Amino acid sequence: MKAPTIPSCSFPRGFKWGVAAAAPQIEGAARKDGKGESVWDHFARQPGRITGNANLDVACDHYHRFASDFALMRDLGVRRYRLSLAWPRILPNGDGAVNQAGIDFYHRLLDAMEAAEIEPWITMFHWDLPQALESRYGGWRSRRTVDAFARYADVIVQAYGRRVKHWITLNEMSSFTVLAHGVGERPPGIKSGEEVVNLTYHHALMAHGHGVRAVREYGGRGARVGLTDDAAIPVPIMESPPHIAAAQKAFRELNYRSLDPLFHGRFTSVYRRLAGPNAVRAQRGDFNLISMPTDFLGLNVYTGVYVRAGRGGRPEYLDFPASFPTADASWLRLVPQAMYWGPRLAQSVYGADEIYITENGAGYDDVPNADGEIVDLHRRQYIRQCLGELHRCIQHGVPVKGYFCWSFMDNFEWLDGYTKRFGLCYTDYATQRRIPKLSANWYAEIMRTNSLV
Ligand code: PNW
Repeated sequence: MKAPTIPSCSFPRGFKWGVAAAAPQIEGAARKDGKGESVWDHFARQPGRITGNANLDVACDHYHRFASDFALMRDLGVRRYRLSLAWPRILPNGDGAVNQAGIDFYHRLLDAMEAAEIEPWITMFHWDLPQALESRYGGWRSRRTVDAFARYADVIVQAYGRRVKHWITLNEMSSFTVLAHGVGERPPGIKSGEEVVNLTYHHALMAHGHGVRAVREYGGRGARVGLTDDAAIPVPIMESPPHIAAAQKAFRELNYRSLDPLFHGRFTSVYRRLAGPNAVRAQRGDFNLISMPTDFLGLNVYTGVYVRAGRGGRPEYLDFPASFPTADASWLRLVPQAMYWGPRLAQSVYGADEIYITENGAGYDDVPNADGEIVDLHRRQYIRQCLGELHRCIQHGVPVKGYFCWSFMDNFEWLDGYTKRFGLCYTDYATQRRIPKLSANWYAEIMRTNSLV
């Protein structure tokens, strides 16, 4: 019998596939070789903050196991890896003395990646602020933290700029601004008002600007830099003009603290309307920094919120019914269409002209079966639906150039500790064995064929 032919669903030639992770979630070695304490190290030591009172001390022990981790990546055909550097390893006190052992560690790690022919995409900051900056200055509430970040960015781009060509300044500002200082659920865990939240956003945006500046100054030829944002993504209830128009308005309203100042280089009328009396009083020069031209926008896409055109065309946000499909990570409503609307709105509303999906995935409480296999059909299903929407998005002319799956392996999932696994590979924390799940082998085939298999 002839083998069946299936029409292929190919991605554009040269589409960049990869996997992602972050230093605090995988490295462990929290006190090793002169590393300083991070705000997450500190926070996790407060009882009751994190599920199971888990901490980041050991995590996946990637600090000692990176060579075998890269060998496994290579076996799976991974060609690009988005990782982050731990600021407290490089500058244990946030500013002040550079820790040479920290610099050397990432050189060894980059050597191993090079040997495995895996290209590094480095996030400068994935939430692990040196605790010293929190204690001394009030962390992101203070401009002194912006200055400290500027120095940190200079140090790392000078150290690694010859070998690293892809830089991401910050990961998801909302986590260390609104969720940390407004909701108060993440370190430093203080509930403050809108004025403080807006200020922390402003400082984060300025730090981003310094990251861009550092790459321009010290990154060398071919260096590229962008921000990774976790834009809230409105999905129009119907793909028809009035609802799409409502989604466009919603996109600005939902992201008025982040993308709006970033792309407009000022506080727009949308910002002023929504921030009201709590708007930041910016200083001269702040916006030159914030709106430094970047090379791309990174979007982390996990979920979305449905909107429709309400009265006067204003966006009306819809509540999810209680039984709406959700991953085991309960915030993760399964809304694959977000993968279409996120990039499309970033392009149509803000003119983003080169977009990477820097994270996408799903958190489940995976359990190996009797044969030791992890048959994660739910994760495979969701990622496949998302990639179908991404394919459609690219077909419609949106400039998405690459996709990084979160995450390479199960890791420290912040408030959820070691529950809610997002890995393509299962981490057995007792033995530190990594076991590729069904989804890992499936995703390997996607990367290999550059098409939706
Ligand atoms: C991201 N949401 O966080 C982070 O960048 C990762 O470090 C994290 O492990 C991963 O996604 C899974 O949580 C997010 O509510 C957390 O939309 C929450 C949301 C989005 C991203």
